[in-house]
Amino acid sequence: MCATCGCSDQASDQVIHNHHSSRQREINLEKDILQENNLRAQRNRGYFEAKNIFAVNLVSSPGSGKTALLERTIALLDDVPLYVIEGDQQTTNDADRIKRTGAPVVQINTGNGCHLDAEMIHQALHQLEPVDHSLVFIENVGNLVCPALFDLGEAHRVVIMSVTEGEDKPLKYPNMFATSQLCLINKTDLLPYVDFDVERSKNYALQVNPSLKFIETSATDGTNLSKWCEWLNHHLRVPH
Ligand SMILES: Nc1nc2c(ncn2[C@@H]2O[C@H](COP(=O)(O)OP(=O)(O)OP(=O)(O)O)[C@@H](O)[C@H]2O)c(=O)[nH]1
Ligand SMILES: [Mg+2]
Repeated sequence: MCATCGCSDQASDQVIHNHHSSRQREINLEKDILQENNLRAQRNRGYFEAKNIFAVNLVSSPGSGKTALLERTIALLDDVPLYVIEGDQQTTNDADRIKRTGAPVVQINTGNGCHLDAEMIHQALHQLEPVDHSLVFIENVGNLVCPALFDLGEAHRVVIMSVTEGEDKPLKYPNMFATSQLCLINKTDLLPYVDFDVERSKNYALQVNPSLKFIETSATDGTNLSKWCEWLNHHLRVPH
């Protein structure tokens, strides 16, 4: 959790401040940060629901293909008003890539932080001003740990696991898989070259979250991107 690992500016200040205090105070501080975040996330959720906006939080380890999937998805969903919020510690690289697709995008740099939080999303929404009945993609910071703890107010969390990462990620980082509704298994074009058993990875993920759904994708050759777009279109149509 960020208050102890020092990855959040706000949290690390507090931890330094409390350096000589008890573990109990650290735990209380973690609770406070999460409670405050949850309140803000609920406000974001109310905003999304009032405007019938479908917000999707994309989470994964670094480099699993979140931005590549977004680039392809934006091209395929050319009749849907959509917006992107990019989260990275540094650089505008991902926002620059999204900008080239023509989609409105805001880049958040988290500095020492390793996750997006609900207040950051609130600020980004002020800049984007998404229209009613639109789709808002949030690409979280590449990290399978801390982003799992921070509700952003999204309707759905989608975890991306690429076949170059090893099948055991759901067992090693269970919170992320437990709190997601859909898992994209990406880079399937590389399956002939890597030792990755798709069925075993799904079984591991189902041990953590029995209701998790899966789509096996390749952002490179386009495999199953139509299924992914169908999933998005379905959720755009039904109340979230
Ligand atoms: N072979 C293959 N490569 C892919 C696929 N998807 C993404 N890549 C490559 O994987 C690398 C990382 O892709 P990104 O889209 O930047 O990954 P990301 O998850 O957005 O990375 P961060 O934002 O840094 O966490 C790039 O070199 C992509 O071209 C895929 O389906 N197949
Ligand atoms: Mg990215």
